[in-house]
Amino acid sequence: MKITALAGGVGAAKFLLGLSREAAPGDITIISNTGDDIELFGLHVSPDLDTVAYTLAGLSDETKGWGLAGDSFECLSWLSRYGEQSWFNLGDRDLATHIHRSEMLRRGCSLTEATSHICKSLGVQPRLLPMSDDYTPTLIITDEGEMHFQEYFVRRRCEPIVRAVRFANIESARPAPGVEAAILEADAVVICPSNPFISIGPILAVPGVLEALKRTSAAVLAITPIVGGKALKGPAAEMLRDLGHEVSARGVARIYGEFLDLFVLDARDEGERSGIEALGMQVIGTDTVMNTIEDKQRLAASVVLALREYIGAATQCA
Ligand code: FO1
Repeated sequence: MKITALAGGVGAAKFLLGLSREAAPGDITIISNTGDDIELFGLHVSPDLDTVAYTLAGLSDETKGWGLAGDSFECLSWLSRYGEQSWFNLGDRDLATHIHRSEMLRRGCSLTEATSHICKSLGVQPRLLPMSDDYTPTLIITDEGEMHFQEYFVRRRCEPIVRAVRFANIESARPAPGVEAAILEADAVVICPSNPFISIGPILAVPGVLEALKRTSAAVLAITPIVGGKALKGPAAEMLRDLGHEVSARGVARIYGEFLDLFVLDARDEGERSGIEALGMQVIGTDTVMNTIEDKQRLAASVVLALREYIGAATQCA
């Protein structure tokens, strides 16, 4: 089964680690959000690409969920002596990734090529693609004005009230090579348990991606990022509320409604099952909270089984 996953950062990376053990890594393509990308100290930082790559390579800092395990922050503390900003915690080893990526970009390589080289060097087996080679930073319009996503998320700790989200340069952006084909030629597309506005939203906004999701004959499945009305990590629940959506798994299912075949709901939210089924999708109830590697593999195994059954039933009917 060829699986293409749409992914944000930490939650997606946890699930993808489980998936890479429950499905053949060579059959998995991951399309990563790059709306979180930011230029710092002249370097191109791609947090979601790196979070997924480090996690799949077994190198990530498991406590924080991002960055490299055992990293130090000597360079950053020296930069702050010179009065440079230090709110975005770039580790010393992590900086090597950003220097290498930026150097490849400066030499004329694309973000896709830089990502492929980093993944090969780290031993990442699934294919990891940026959503686009174009720079389309996510901008958050808040009650305090417009700011880059990382300013809102890291510097301001998601405190400002979100009024809207926009993606700079998105109208002229093109999907990275292989992105549309990965959606159109997959047997299954999985929307990872990521924030629908700031992790999956930027991918859907790249011209051509939403159309590919609507056109594909793949089974399209999403995993809820909301459990018991709360996000396990990050501002998804507050953003659902502030942007006028229902703060629930059903609120997320509704956002993806036009292209979704299956929705994975946390077993704690069984009460929402019929409301989500009424949106026209099949619902799978299971434990979606991933703390241990066993949790990640168990959730991935449930997703793979549900997809196999769905695809099997669809083939029999055809
Ligand atoms: N997240 C934080 O909350 N604080 C940080 O200082 C921080 C630094 C950082 C550096 C490199 C990197 O790849 C990720 C980093 N993240 C940090 C995570 C990142 O901001 C978010 O996880 C994603 O952009 C959201 O998916």
